[in-house]
Amino acid sequence: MSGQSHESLTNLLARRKPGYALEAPFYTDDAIFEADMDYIFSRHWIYVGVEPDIAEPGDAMVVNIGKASVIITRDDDDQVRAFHNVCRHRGARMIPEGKTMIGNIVCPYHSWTYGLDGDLKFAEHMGEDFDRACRGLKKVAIRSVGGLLFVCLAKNPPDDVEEMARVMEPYLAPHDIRNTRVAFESDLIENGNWKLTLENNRECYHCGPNHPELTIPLFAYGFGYAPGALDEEQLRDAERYAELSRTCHTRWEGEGLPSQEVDHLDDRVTGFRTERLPIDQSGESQTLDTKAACRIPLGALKDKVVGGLSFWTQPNSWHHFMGDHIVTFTVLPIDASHTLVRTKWLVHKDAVEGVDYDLQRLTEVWQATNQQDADLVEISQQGAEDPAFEPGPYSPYTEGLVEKFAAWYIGRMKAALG
Ligand code: 3BY
Ligand code: FES
Ligand code: FE
Repeated sequence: MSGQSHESLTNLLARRKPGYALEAPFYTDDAIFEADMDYIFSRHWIYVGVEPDIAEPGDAMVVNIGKASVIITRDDDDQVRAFHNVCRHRGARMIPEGKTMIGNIVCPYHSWTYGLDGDLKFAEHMGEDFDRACRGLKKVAIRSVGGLLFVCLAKNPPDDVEEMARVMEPYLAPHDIRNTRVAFESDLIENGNWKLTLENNRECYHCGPNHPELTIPLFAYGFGYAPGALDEEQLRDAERYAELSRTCHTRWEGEGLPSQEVDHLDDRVTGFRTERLPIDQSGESQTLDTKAACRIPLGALKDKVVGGLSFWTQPNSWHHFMGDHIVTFTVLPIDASHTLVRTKWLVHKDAVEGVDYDLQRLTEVWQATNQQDADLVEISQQGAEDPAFEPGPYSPYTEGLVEKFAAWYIGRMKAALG
């Protein structure tokens, strides 16, 4: 960024008022968007997809993170690797975004050919002195956390991803992501800044009025309301939810399913949070009737009522793991006012559509919820662009995690700017 923008960003970061939304330029300014891509998305562990996206040797997936493009491959030796999608000859982009099957990575421009391990295997007409060994694809750091794939574009990635993996793997293991497959995938472009997408994800204050499909007992009381503001019936519901949560946690932990809340959203470079939440009263899944959408349980899960294990990461993901399916979300910024939200629905790898599950039933809750959230992000962006915009206060009861996201973001930006 230019010297002047750098200075104004430093000032904006310094004067951020905790407990309040960010100032408008954080949502609208192109220079701050570029800084977000440099300091947040190029230096932290970014969630890009799941191991089942590249289940077999020869499978490859390309994910674009801003201007960077990353190829993720599975080699014959079953190794998952990641490379910059930039040819080492004259730099051509080699594979378009999406999933494919390849034997080698062949640049379409002059046919330089790389193995799935990134080594340059063929390059014609380059002369005697040409050293292929120096022209392998540039590696990108990749870490599978129980089957969830995180990449980091930095030369020295934050090493606390290991701690996140150590904590999260026992939570994720019972759902056995590696033995699932992607039943459906959707890309939704939201008309808003990526931080509005994340802020919106970190609260359920908006759920009651906006998400009829995401049955209210699912989350609402778990996200906390001001005690004084509840009428008697709501208070009884909130107490019932708290009691249900306690008994479920005891039962699940007894069954070997880690369930207790772990929250490192704002005190780690690689911020994350998890908790296993009850679904409705004795619900099985995030479906319209709260019954399992898929007949084949995941992993070794026998008990159908295992709630929904939620996992949130900074800066760009959230996930819900049920007994019968998994829904996983990737946030990829496009520009200051556009953000891609990529959602994947995973079922057991042997599950057959139309036999073991109905795609409509599997996806309808989050398809509807995603569109509702996209609409909310769009009106938030419109407000942030209005000259009258002034950051308002977060609710201390229902928007604590929004504050944690904002505090993490401000802290990471300050750290990057020194
Ligand atoms: O990948 C490269 O460009 C380096 C430079 C020298 C050796 N080689 C692995
Ligand atoms: Fe890739 Fe020439 S740019 S082979
Ligand atoms: Fe929502």
